[in-house]
Amino acid sequence: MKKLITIAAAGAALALALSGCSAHAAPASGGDGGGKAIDELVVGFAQVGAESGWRTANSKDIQASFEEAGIELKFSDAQQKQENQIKAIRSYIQQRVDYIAFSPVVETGWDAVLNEAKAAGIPVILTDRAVDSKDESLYVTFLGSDFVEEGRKAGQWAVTEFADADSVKIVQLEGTTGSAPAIDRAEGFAEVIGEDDKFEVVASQTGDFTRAGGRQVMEALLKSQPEIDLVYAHNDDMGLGAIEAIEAAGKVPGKDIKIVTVDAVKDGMQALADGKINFIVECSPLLGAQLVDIVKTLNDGGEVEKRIVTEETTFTQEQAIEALPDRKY
Ligand code: GZL
Repeated sequence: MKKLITIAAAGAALALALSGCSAHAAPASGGDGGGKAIDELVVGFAQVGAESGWRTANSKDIQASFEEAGIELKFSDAQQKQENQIKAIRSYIQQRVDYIAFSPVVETGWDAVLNEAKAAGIPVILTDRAVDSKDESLYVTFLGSDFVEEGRKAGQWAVTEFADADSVKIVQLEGTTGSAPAIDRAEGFAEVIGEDDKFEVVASQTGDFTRAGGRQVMEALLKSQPEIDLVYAHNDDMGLGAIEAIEAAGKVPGKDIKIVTVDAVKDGMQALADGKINFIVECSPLLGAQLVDIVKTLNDGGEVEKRIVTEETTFTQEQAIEALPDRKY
C-alpha cells in the first residue's frame, strides 16, 4: 500500500500538499503546467457507473464542483465495465482534453491506456479508487480514501461489539471483484478480526456494491448458513439489500443478525438510526472540490502530492440520528 498522507481536513490536505510541507511521497506535477485561462480548460472524467448511492453522490459532487469553477467537464458513465472506461479515456485523448480523471472500476489492466494518455501529454488524476500499476509516472496523484483503514475500523467495532461472545459467525458481502475498495476493505477487516479465533468468516461473496446484489447473496446465505451473527457489507447499498433478505426470512436485522457497513450515505444512515444497521464507517464521496483544486494547481504549474487521503469518521446509531438532518448525501 502506498505511503499515505492523512491530513485533518480535505482543505488542509490540499493546502499542506500544495505547500510541499509534507515529507512523504515526492510531489508530482502534470504536463507542462498548462497555464490556460480557467474557462479554456477541458477535463475528461470517466466514472465507474451509477451502482450505489455513494456513486451517485460522487458524480453529483464532481459535476457541481466543475460547474461552480467554470471548468468544462466531459463526463461518462461506464456502467461498471472496464472496457467502457478505457473507451472513454481514449475518446478524451482523441479530443485532446487538458486533464483526464477517473475512478478505476478494478485495479488491473490500465497501463496500456494510461501510457497512451502519457504519450499524448495528458496528465491523469486517479479519484476514489487506485490502480495497481508499478509505473507511478502514469498518473499525477491518487485522491481517495484509505480503504484498508476503513476495513480495520469495521473490524475494531466488531471486536468491541462481540467482546463477550465465544463465537462470531460472519458473512462478508464483498464489493466489485478486483476493485481497490473490495480488496482493501477485506484486508483491513481480516487483519483486525484475525487476532481472535472466535471470529469466523463462514461465507464471503460479491454483491458488486449494489442493493440487489446484497439482497440476492444474503437470501442464498440465509438458506445455506445455519448460523450468522454478523454481516460485514463493503458498502451501505449491499447492507440495505441484506436487510431486505433478513426481514423476508423473518429475522430482525440489527438484533438477530448485526450489520456493519461502509459509506454512510443517507439511506444507510437512516437504517442505522432505525437500528437495522449497527455501525457505519464513513467513506466520503465529496471529492469534487479537491479535484478542481488539483486541476487548477497543475494548470498553474504547481505540484501536488502523489497520494492525498481525505479524513473520514464512523457513526453509531446515536451519531446517525444527530447527523441525519444535515447530511448532504
Ligand atoms: C469507495 C467507492 C465504492 C463505495 C461504493 O470509494 O469506490 O464504490 O464504497 C461504490 O458504494 O459503489
